[in-house]
Amino acid sequence: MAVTKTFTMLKPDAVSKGYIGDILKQITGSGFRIVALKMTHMTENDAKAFYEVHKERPFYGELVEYMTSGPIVAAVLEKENAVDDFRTLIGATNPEEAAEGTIRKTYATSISENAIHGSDSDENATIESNFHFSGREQF
Ligand code: RTP
Ligand code: MG
Repeated sequence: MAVTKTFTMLKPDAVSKGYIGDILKQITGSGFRIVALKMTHMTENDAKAFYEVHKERPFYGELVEYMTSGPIVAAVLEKENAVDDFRTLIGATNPEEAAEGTIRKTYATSISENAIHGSDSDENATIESNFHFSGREQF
């Protein structure tokens, strides 16, 4: 299977609760290589643009508020079958429905504050990685 990339964010709840180290350890322990990494605080315009695909959804305003409520950790990850394997590792959007051992089952508190993001396609992984990182910040 081809080596591909995905994009992730440790969301403000995970960062403020002190889970950065534990979550990154689980990610690298699951075979993902970190090819870009930074801590950043999204502006309202950043979050609106990043989640523009959800702008008609009822939770859009709440999502933008949450994602700008504190710093996040953004990363690009590389592995065989990265997008699908990473979504398996993080678990269902709603942590109550997430499988045991997944990152959301362990660290998320609700469907809104669900600790971590994972790209849903190779195309979006590229778009999202380039949203947060310049070419020379991705290795
Ligand atoms: P993500 O994009 O963050 O990896 O999450 P996902 O694919 O599992 O879920 P998606 O449908 O793309 O939703 C994006 C984020 O919006 C928040 N959300 N809140 N209150 C709600 O019903 C609701 N639904 C979604 C979550 O933070 C979700 O991760
Ligand atoms: Mg999504």
